[in-house]
Amino acid sequence: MNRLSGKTVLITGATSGIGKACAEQFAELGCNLILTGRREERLRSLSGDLSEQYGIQVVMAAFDIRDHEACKEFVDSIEVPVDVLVNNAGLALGVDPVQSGSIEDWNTMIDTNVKGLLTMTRLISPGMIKQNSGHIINLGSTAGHEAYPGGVTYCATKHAVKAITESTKKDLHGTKVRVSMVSPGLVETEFSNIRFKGDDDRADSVYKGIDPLTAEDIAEIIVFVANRPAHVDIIDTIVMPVNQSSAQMVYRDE
Ligand code: NDP
Ligand code: 8X3
Repeated sequence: MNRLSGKTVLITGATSGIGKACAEQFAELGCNLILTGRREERLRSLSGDLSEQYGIQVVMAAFDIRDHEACKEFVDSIEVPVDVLVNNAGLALGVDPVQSGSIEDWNTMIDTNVKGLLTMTRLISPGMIKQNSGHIINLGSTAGHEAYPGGVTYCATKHAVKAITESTKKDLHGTKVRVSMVSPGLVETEFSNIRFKGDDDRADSVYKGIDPLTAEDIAEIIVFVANRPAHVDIIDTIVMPVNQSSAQMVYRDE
């Protein structure tokens, strides 16, 4: 059953990976979209393709989610109620241990994954409370459930997303606004290319021989979570490829 047709879905980080796959799948169900990310040309191309293919309304806005003023200006410009907010924009940088990690990389991850997500929730949630409906879906990670070596700050940001999801659920207690999190393991997107700063061979090696999750796999779950009846709130889903059993237990087929 499609309960989402005609709803407005705002997706952060829609230029690539999970966010882009979400845009495509929500569009297929007849949702109108608000798409964000920094890479304007990608947003323009995706918006044009989806509005043409599905006859939906697509609004796009290119800005850096770390910039609070830009976020505010963008949200102030939205003219329709947002039904679903997918807080997806995020990244990991590096795998250095705590004793030699880059403070600059740490700040980028914290400012994007934690403060950016908080900013968007702060700005969008009052409208949802006012309309007494809506759904906030945060991209967590298995790294928000289990910390691993070389992930000190990325894991901290995703543990923060778990805490933010739990607090948001409780802050909105008594309203009809739903709050959820989806927590994937290894998904092959541009995530590792960004993490390894353009070392694509190293990025490819992360997924070698494991039949990793795809962005489409995770988008299907996000759409499933959003498409439950209005009284059903899925709080978290932990999803791994079958070849992964923990951050470091990854079985590679020959
Ligand atoms: P991608 O690198 O493919 O996509 C990341 C998206 O985030 C891009 O659209 C990017 O857009 C956006 N983004 C990053 N930084 C900013 C910023 N400062 N301002 C605005 N947008 C930004 O990675 P994924 O699709 O894999 O990642 C999406 C989410 O899923 C992240 O939160 C990630 O932590 C999470 N996740 C990923 C997993 C994986 O294994 N891939 C597993 C678990 C969770 P642009 O560069 O155009 O700004
Ligand atoms: C991304 C999954 O294991 O690369 O959140 O940290 S992992």
